[in-house]
Amino acid sequence: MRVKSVRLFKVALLPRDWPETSYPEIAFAGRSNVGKSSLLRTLLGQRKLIRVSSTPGCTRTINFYLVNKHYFFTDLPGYGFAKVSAKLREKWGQVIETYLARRQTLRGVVLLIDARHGPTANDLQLWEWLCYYNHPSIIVLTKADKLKQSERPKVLKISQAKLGLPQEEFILFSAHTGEGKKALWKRINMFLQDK
Ligand SMILES: Nc1nc2c(ncn2[C@@H]2O[C@H](COP(=O)(O)OP(=O)(O)OP(=O)(O)O)[C@@H](O)[C@H]2O)c(=O)[nH]1
Ligand SMILES: [Mg+2]
Repeated sequence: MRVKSVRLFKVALLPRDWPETSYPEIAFAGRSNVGKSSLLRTLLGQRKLIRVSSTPGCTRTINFYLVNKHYFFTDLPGYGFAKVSAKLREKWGQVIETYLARRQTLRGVVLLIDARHGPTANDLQLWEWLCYYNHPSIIVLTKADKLKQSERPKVLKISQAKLGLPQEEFILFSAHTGEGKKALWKRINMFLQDK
């Protein structure tokens, strides 16, 4: 898809505030600081619109970006961030699960995992939800620029073992170098075309 326009359409947390439109939607999920907002910036070419921070817990809401006036790309709040209260963490978890359970227009979910650490317990929990709710998913290993060449096959192998998916299913991605951007677009386009 050629990105012609991007607009922050809505910032919301609770289901009653989510936009009630029929636009096909792709969600971006992963733990705090994994690089969700950075990936969206790279994908959509929007440096100014999308906030990124080195401090975890930057995105605390569901941000609905309207792309080409026809698709929603949603930046979900990050999980597993130790510095927010246990109550807030639980609420985010509930919001994410409710979103996955109820969002009718959801066409696919991009699950981001930090390539340096591989899948954490929280990532595996989210992965279980994605499987349970039967959402088509793409697994992206972020911050690939921080890996040494020799570490790349290792992280692919560990991720494959933990998620039970073939290695071809994983996309190594870097918001800094643009690695993986083309492969990710290709997969997203497939979700948006599938009816
Ligand atoms: N080296 C490197 N750093 C990255 C990459 N992507 C993101 N970062 C850095 O990681 C930090 C977190 O990035 P964000 O995009 O804000 O992460 P997030 O997942 O949106 O975080 P929350 O909103 O807190 O959930 C920032 O300091 C980014 O510059 C990448 O591909 N390579
Ligand atoms: Mg963010």
